[in-house]
Amino acid sequence: MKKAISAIGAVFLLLVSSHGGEAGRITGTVRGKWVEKYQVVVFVQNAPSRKAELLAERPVMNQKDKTFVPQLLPVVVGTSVEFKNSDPFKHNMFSPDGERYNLGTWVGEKGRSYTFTRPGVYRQLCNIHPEMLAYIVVLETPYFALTDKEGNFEIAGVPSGKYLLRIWGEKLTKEQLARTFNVVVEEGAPVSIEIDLLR
Ligand SMILES: [Cu+2]
Repeated sequence: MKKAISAIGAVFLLLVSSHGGEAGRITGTVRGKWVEKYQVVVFVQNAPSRKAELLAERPVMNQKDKTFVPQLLPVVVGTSVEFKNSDPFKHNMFSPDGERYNLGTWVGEKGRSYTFTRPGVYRQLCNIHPEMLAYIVVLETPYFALTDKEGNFEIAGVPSGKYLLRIWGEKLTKEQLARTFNVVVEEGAPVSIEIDLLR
């Protein structure tokens, strides 16, 4: 019995120390008719930067079955995205938005990469298949998250402070895109927020 108690004590200590002095967490739910099918990116507008840690990540935008995967890719400015083609036929990769890029047309898994240096929403298109469309959202903040099929999201590792949350999604109206949500983040106490887009 004594052994069991000390084991529980050790687990408890571990949980406490993994939170201690670190950062806060923002969890929440976006409510909208289409959240099951269309993801929303939730991001902290005015948070301090920690770009360097994130730029090592290289997210992938793939093409499979004439569909871009993922359909919505949020990245922090400065990130290099790897573009791939998993189909056995040619695709093209271009965007008419922001910096504008055209990575060319190719077949085969060998990827090409592009580094985003300007924030904004980039439509990802293929000039061979006009029905193909995805979005790359280049953010000035590293603190962002995508909603799941229930509209839930979690942004981890946010330093304590008062922030404004914003949202982006292809189904959002201009008014919804302009909305901001106040949050106060404290260490070790996750803050929860509900974003109602049904109204
Ligand atoms: Cu294509």
